[in-house]
Amino acid sequence: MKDKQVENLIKAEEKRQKKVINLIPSENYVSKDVLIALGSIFDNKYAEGYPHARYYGGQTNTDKLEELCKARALKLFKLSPKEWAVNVQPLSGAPANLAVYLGLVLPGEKIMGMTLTAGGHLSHGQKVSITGKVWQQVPYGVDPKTETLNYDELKKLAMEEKPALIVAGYTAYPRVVDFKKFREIADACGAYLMVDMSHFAGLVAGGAYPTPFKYADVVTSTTHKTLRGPRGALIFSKKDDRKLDKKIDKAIFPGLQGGPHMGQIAGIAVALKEDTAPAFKTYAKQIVKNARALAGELEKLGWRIISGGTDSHLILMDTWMEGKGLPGKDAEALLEKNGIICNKNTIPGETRSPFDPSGIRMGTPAETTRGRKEKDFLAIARKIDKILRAGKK
Ligand code: DSN
Repeated sequence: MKDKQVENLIKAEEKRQKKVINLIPSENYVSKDVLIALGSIFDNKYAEGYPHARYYGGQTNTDKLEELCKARALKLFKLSPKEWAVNVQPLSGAPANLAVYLGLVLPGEKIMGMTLTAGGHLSHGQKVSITGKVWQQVPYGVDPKTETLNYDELKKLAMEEKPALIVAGYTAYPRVVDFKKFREIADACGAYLMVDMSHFAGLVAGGAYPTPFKYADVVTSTTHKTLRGPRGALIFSKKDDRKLDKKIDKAIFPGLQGGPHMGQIAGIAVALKEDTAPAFKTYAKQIVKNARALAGELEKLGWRIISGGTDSHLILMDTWMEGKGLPGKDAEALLEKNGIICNKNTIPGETRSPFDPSGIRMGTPAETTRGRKEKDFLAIARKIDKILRAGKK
């Protein structure tokens, strides 16, 4: 590169990424092919609109590329193009969720979403997000005892509040979600059911987590987490008389976005093909085995694992333990000093501030990409325990 300043930063970041143990559950390492496609000359092209209905000329290849990406997205999740549509243009996860609300819910109507402290995402209607300013969040959490979803309570809340849309699928919830129960609740109160599978999409694709497609009206997902693609997002919508797909397409463009990032779409297409390979199934299953090994060992070593374990790629750990341990912020910093990257995180029933919460969130997708297995994660757990114990003093 001619620009040495940026080149040096890229090299430094490459070195950092290689050196650390990365336990951030929403990160991953993409293939060289994904990077090549992402950085390709497709990035030079303006393609406002959709295939065969654009606002600029010169779309021979962009149209083919976007159609290929859509076909691969549907194939990966075994969806028939007759029953499901997919939009591959969202720039990332939060805009994808915003587009769904914009397309399907009137301003001021209610969106039922999980609170941030219990494991929800900002874009599920939190006050500080535009999604909580334009729409009214009906917040829900987890059962204080089990730290898992209580479907009876959810149903009660939904029947009282009558939200227009219910969001299931979270950012820091380690357990499986019963999508069938959510469908029943949505039907009972007359709401759309949207599943945000950003965190566990790769596990669904690999058969290591229940599929939401049997029950949801709309499914959103980022592409850069367990799907192991470049940053971006997908919105799947059920095709029927309600014309959800048309409304969502309109919300993305011209509602929210201008030209799609075609280089990004090229990278997503490459990743989606990689994800259909048999090896990806093995990868997805290994992610969960590794997370269980990590959680089990940390619990054995005396740390409190939220909900008592995990069914997915992530674990939430109470490091504060009512003052017997250390705050999440200190835990994150101490681990980073020792080459382990994770993020501080609120825990259900949080008593501290989100800037210095009671726990940390850890996940296994990135290190599983690097070939780590259960025994490696047992060793990582022991290392974490040693670092945090020393930090308590
Ligand atoms: N930042 C993502 C995560 O880490 O879960 C959500 O936006």
